[in-house]
Amino acid sequence: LELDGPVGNKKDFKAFSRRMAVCEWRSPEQLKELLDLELKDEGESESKILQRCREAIRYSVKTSHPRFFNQLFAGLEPYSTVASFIIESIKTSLYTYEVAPVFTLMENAVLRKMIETIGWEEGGDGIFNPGGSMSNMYAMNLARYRYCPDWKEVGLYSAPRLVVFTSQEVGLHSSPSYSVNEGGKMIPSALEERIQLAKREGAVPFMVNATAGTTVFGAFDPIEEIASVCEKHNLWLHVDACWGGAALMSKKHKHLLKGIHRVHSVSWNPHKMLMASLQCSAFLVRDKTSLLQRCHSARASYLFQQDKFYDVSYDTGDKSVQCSRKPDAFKLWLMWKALGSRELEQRVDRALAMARYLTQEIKKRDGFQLLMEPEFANMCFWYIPPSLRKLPEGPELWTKLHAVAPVIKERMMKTGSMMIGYQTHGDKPNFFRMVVISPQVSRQDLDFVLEEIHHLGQD
Ligand code: ABU
Repeated sequence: LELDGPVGNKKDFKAFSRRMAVCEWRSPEQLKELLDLELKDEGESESKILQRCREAIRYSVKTSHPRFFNQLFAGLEPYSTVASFIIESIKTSLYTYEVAPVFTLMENAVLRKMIETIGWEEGGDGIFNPGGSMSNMYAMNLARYRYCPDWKEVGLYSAPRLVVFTSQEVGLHSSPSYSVNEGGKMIPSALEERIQLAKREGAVPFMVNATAGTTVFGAFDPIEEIASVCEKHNLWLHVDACWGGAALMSKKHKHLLKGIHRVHSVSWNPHKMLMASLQCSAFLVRDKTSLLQRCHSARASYLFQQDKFYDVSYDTGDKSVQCSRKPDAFKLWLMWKALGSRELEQRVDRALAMARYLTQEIKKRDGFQLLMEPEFANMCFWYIPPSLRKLPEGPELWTKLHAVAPVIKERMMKTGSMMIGYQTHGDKPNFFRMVVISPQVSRQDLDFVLEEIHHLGQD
């Protein structure tokens, strides 16, 4: 890795130089040829293995490059990276205190701090796990267990039609989705109607899943109003704040999650905007009656002996659906210790200030058009090449525009100059979704992006 040394704050540094490509693109066929993937009976020399390591780095996408904007994660957090190396070297599993004493206590400390940050004054519980989808599954398990604890033992064969409500932004066919407005935020009155309809049809609503920071638009559902609907119908309210949870660190932006102290559970991934190393993903629950443990406990007798010589409440593994579990909390604990809440707050504020800057630039420049005013760090926009600018709004423009982002994406990948995602949404033609996270990103980088899109988008 090429380190450029400190920039600005001594705790920030550029993980990858702008002189490097974000990726050295190769097709799967080319890469198979280059990497010599076949595993053989005889091992290789150390120099050959070193070469293999260099190649693995060389052809991987440099997600820590200041011009990587493709995902809801980016950048390299040095303290968290050190923690990752330590975790791999210590090689333990976070299920019993006896095998992971330090990391058990650190996980408890980090969970307590996150619970405090959410505003659950009475405390709560939680667990780190391998990703936001897993956290959301935990929430569904708990909500169902709360509705009927017997199902864990007797199974679901006699269960009524259970209904989880989630927004159209995440809607699955098996769970009724409620309407969202143009900005991708759910409409509480539409949720109320859907709950009443489900009840009239004899179904049993038991949970609502709201989102704080949707994947595409970065939209925040109105938690306070949704909480009132859920309290009225006694529904479990889960908030997927995997992406937007970081705003809780900021006095300026935490209003986006107003009402979060009223919800039952939260998913929050510090590996996203807080830049902890992948993976660092927490599921947090307001309950203090060991619901998490009662719901998932399998009481493995080879791990969770009740007659141990120490306090077995420190054996946290029986809360988990996993057996082996990495001590991911250490990746957040170490960086939080090094940076303090204050610097984490500044990072969130900076990322959102950068997003505002990019928004203003997009508005100023010919050929760029925002889909909507961003609420968070997701900028969704079209680039309209000069040849299409005179076309009137209508099917011909939309069809031609639909082809533009994929072509520009191919060109940026092949030059390696930057990485930005694109997609459709509903009936909207392909647009760019650009995500700004890392403090290593400068205004010049954002100007570069718009100039480069313009350059790559020439017919
Ligand atoms: N968990 C959704 C993340 C997807 C993305 O990085 O764009």
